[in-house]
Amino acid sequence: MPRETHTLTFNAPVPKAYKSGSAHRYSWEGVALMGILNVTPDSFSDGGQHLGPEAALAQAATLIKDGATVLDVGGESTRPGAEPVAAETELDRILPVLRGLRGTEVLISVDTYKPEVAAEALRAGAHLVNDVTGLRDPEMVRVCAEIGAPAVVMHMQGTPRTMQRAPHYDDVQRVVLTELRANAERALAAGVPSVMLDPGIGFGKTLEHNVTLLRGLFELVALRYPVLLGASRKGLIGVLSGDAAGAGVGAGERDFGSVALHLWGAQQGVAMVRVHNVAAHAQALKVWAALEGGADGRA
Ligand code: HH2
Repeated sequence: MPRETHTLTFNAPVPKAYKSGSAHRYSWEGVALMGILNVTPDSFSDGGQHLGPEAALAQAATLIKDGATVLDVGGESTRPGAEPVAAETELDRILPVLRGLRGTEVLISVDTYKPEVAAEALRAGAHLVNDVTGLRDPEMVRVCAEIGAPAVVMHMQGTPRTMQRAPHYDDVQRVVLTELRANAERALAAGVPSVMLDPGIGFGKTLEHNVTLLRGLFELVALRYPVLLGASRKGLIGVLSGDAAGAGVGAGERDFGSVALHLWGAQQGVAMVRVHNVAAHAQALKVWAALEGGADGRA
């Protein structure tokens, strides 16, 4: 089976993009890797590890060396129960890192749902926006359209503070697909140059909701937008691997299960996976792609 080509469109030049009319297109084959760079004290897996710019830039260099195509820089944890932080705090954390990353040969996304943070981050060198609220705020749509930056439209029910209290859907697959498609169409109609869709694993979802969405990823892929999947080290990896309370296995010990889950997504056609351990995923995806594509693995 030939590997699928995926494309994101920007209205400004970005590393490794080609010009097509007034647009700049960034294309890749198969599954690309988005490396997670949380510049926060409290992220569920890597909180506090890369808080200062020096530590963050060292981690960025590792993620790039290991094969990341995109670095996702975030200054606020959105784990269940997390309290929001002020825009100024988020910017103080991420701006030095974004400035330090200028000139690198990878794409930089900013993981924020605040339009004012996105605008500043895009001006400081980020190329796209990763919005866990799925462009709920019309001002975020306006910022992305005006600057000409693509956006990740992720599905979340509620807000991080309360989303895991009692998630409820009549038909989770239908609701998530319908909302993502509507938000994508609204964004594109308003001038956002392109979008990726993300089912939002763990965001206002029970284990059963997550599993339903993971089993039906091919339907999200069939909407013909690039799909991003992010389950790296999340609680469901612990639960699915036999740790019923999801507490016995530390987040840092969930890379094996994360790789398995993301390969499951690859099999269904996702375009990108958002991961902490880029090296492990790069190796696994190369092996999978070699077998899947009939290549000899040396490509
Ligand atoms: N998950 C997290 C944060 N941002 N963005 C997208 N598009 N998809 C995701 O699944 C996603 C995301 C949560 O993970 P992490 O960044 O590791 O933790 P925290 O929110 O605690 O910083």
